[in-house]
Amino acid sequence: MLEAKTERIRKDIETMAGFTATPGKGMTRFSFSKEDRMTRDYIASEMKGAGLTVFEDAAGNLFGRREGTVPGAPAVMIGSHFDSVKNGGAFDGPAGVVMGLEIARVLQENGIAAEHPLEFAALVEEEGARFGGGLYGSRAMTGKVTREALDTFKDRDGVSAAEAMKAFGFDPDKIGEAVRPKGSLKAFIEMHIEQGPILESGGTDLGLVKTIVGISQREVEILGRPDHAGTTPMDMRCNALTAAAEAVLFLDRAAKEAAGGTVGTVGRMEVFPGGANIVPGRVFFTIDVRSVYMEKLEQVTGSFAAFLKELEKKHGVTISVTDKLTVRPVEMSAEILGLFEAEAAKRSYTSKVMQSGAGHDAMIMASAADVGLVFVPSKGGRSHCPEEWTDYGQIKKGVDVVLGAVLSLAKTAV
Ligand code: HGY
Ligand code: MN
Ligand code: MN
Repeated sequence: MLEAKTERIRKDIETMAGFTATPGKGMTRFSFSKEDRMTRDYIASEMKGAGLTVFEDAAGNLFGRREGTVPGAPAVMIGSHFDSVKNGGAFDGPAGVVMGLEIARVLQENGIAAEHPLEFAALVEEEGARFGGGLYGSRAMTGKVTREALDTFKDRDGVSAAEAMKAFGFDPDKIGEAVRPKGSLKAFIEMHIEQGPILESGGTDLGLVKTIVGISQREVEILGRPDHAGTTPMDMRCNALTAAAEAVLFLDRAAKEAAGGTVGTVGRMEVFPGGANIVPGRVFFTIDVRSVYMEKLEQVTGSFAAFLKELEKKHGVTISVTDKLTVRPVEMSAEILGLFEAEAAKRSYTSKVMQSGAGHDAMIMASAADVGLVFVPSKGGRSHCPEEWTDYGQIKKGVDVVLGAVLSLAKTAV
């Protein structure tokens, strides 16, 4: 049976882990940054080494393509993203990119011919850590990124996605060219670290994802009035931070009351002007709400929006909300999940069907192809932190199972 080589997986992950803006403090690799460039160059050279034709699309995604024997057949695409959150881990995203590189090597060294073309994807800005929202590379491929969004989505320095793309060598005016023609993709398969505790705590090798949660990400700005902290009586203040604090606690309660695994998080908050002796005049914060039940997602985001209106009256503040991302819960292909199950059993790997509380490019690609997502265990269930870890031998098992599924989907004579 064909199988991946753990040593090559380790080398890829450890090499890419070196391309971080915060050495010693985890992985910080923002899209269209110098760390992006170093990683992209490494991936491209490994793709070339595996005999692939390397190209980038108008959104900045990087691909390696291997032609099939049947002209015009739709492609089977596999991979994941290579950007990271701030001070994150080395495996979130890259594990799936390395899965593609390793499968490309195994196919090349065994001279495997497939009817369908194969594309090995390294996608950009999945996390949204630089411009907010995220899932950008897959949303661009499926026609969900508008030219104007590239101007309005900005990083913390006020640089828009369009400006960053231009500086990096991509033309934002051509974003529409990243859209994949209807019917040009047969399947999109992603492998990813679980980022939770289920597989490790159950001693299970692989997670076979059935559903990915729906996600709503928004940015909130509360405008109050900056005043002297010493001379302004408590009942004469228009304190943006007091209002924000009540909003944070409301979101917590609303998510808990929605139940069904629904979660709500305020992950980022900035207070302005930010002086110890100044009543905060402006607060910016993000909300992230997730649920496998769309009605619960809407219940929490709807009640939160209504509560903000109450806060405006109570505190005399002005509140504006920007929608950064809204994606519905997505079911993965049952056929591909069945292929994963059969391949895992053939190799005596244990597996478990599960849902994903994390968002992934596969949930966006579902509008253009049949999709599958395989999880490998996360040590201590930790992710989005420097402690993120998955044993290379565990990644190997995930690669083996995707390899088996790809050989069936792309119809190869092995
Ligand atoms: O936020 C997420 O679920 C993913 O890590 N982008
Ligand atoms: Mn992530
Ligand atoms: Mn990820």
